[in-house]
Amino acid sequence: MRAVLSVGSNMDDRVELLRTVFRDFAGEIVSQSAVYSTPPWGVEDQDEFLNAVLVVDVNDTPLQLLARGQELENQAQRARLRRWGPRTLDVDIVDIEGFSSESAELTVPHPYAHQRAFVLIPWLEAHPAATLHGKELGALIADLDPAEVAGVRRLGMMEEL
Ligand code: PH2
Ligand code: MG
Ligand code: MG
Repeated sequence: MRAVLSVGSNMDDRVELLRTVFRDFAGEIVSQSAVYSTPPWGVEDQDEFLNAVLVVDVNDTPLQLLARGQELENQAQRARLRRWGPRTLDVDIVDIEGFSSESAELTVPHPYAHQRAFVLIPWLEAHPAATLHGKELGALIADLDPAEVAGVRRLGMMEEL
């Protein structure tokens, strides 16, 4: 099963926390974006996030993949302080090829991915031909607030950080 993961962190050692996800999926990564610095979305009085996107090929069901992400979040001592608030590590399933779901546990594609520059810009880098809801990622990015797009800064590949 091929899936697109968005990872984010805005607490503690953000690069090392994101690296735990890159390590866990090391043998399963098909392509990866650079790590980006992104202004906090939703709750603005918090630190900048680091975000990246991984395209992975896994021998998991969607719920098994969700559980793997949650396990990594737990290992990062993730505390849910408030909605959209600070977090040590967030592992979100953005999309799964040939699969969609609106169950209580899992919504795929991710319900907000098409509106988030911090997801779309790294995803476009990892997979330029990708589409979401039948639209090219570049077209979705063009519909966003230009200030939000401009705030997303490419830092470099994980291996170089
Ligand atoms: N995640 C959120 C809320 N806001 N902002 C940025 N820049 N990056 C995120 O990953 C992020 C966010 C909830 O998961
Ligand atoms: Mg999230
Ligand atoms: Mg999440």
